[in-house]
Amino acid sequence: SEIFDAIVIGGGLVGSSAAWRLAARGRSVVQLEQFGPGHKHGASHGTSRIYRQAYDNHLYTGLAADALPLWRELETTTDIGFLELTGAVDHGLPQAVQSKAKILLEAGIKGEILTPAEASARWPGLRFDTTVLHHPDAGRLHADRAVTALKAGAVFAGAEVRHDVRVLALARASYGVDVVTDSGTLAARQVVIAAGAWTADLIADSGLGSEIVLPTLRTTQEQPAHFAPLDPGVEWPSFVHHTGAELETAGIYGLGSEDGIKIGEHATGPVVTPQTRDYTPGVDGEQRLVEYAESWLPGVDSTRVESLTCLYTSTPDSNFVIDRVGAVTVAAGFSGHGFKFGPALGELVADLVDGTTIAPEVFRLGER
Ligand code: PYC
Repeated sequence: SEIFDAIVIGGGLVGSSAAWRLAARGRSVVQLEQFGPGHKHGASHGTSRIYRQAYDNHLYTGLAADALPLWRELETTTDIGFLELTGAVDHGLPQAVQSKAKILLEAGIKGEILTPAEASARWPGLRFDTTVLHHPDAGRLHADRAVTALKAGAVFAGAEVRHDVRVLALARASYGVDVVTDSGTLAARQVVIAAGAWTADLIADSGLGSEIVLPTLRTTQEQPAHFAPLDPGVEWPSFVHHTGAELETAGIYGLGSEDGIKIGEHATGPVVTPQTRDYTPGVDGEQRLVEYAESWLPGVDSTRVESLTCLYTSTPDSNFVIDRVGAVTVAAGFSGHGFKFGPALGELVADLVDGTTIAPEVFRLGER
């Protein structure tokens, strides 16, 4: 039977991005997803994710910038629209804002610093009490449509996307890896594991667990919420409000979406497993978001709120895991900030599979 160049395990943002970019390079690709299209069990569903380039280091800013033309290419190829450049703002903790402004400037990415009064005049839905960094080539992605488009792009480039197939084990073979599933065994030269919150168990149970050392991956159930805008005609940028003492790991984010104004705390949810989580948003979490909206978002009706849940799979340092051992490339631990990078992550995975690059040090496997 056929030996595929690559089998991608995982049908979310990262697996679909990898499948698209590998297929676009002419590799024969099969992508396997354990659930159906558009399922809500993982981290890639819903109507909105932030697309922004403001980060504290050049690796992430560069990857975000690299993703933009690929997202646009995907929209054109598939005729599915999912990216709106509404601009993005960072405010709050001055060091967090300044470090991002410095990186954007060094990277040659358009941006501007505004006073609180200037920012409030421009985005009346938000309240500001510090200097604001605005970068216009940012905004929001429609998550469900983006994943649909990635899979369509992969199929268009020749990949096969199979849903409702569970991977049971992996076994080394002379040509690469056998992927044992609940509907038969597939042979591949290489395997990409992009299984989100299922990654650690998949690797542990795969038969290759002793060769692949993951950093500790912590799965949490996060609870953003949608608030009704008071004036549906008002523009909302994506925003990150750096409310905490740490830079990337504390804060409130928000953005407009077709479901309302989404806001959420970053990485504060309870530790869960994908098998035992209950999907019920907590009342405490919702109450904290209502209080935030009451004091910081004059443009929403804080009494009209709908909570939702999704998973984060986080590494100890919030840096991604994207690395290769032999015939296996692992892409996991996106720590709640991976979506914007989709096709740039797909390119990095494809480079690792092709053996034309080695992983950036901060993305490597091993203890952290
Ligand atoms: O990476 O922009 C982001 C983000 C916002 C909320 C969670 N992650």
